[in-house]
Amino acid sequence: MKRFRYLSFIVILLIGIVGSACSSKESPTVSKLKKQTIKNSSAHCVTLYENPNFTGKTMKFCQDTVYIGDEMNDLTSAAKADCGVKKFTLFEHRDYEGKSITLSGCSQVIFTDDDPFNELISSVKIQR
Ligand SMILES: [Ca+2]
Repeated sequence: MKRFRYLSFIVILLIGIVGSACSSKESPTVSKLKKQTIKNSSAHCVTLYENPNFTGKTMKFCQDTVYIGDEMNDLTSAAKADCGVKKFTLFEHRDYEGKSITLSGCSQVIFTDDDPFNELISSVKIQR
């Protein structure tokens, strides 16, 4: 049942994206690019990884999260955003406080040992 609800949500999301893409007046080249993006944009989550090579503990976040939880707190060394994500912001403290870094969707980031954001993240905001 939970799975079905998740699937219907994705279908509704896709209908919204396709609908807005069709109503825009853009050159054929842009439309073509947009369609390719839509194809890969079924997911809209951000995954945080314990290790900079995308291994170790992983947790997936699909909406704004005021606190990522004790298990993942201050542990993140890499992150990947699905193509359904427009932008996402990682915050030093819970409740979206402290220093932050905003990255674009459909991308990944690695925090090396000397990076000020390494093993620091405590909350996440996701913009679709
Ligand atoms: Ca923190």
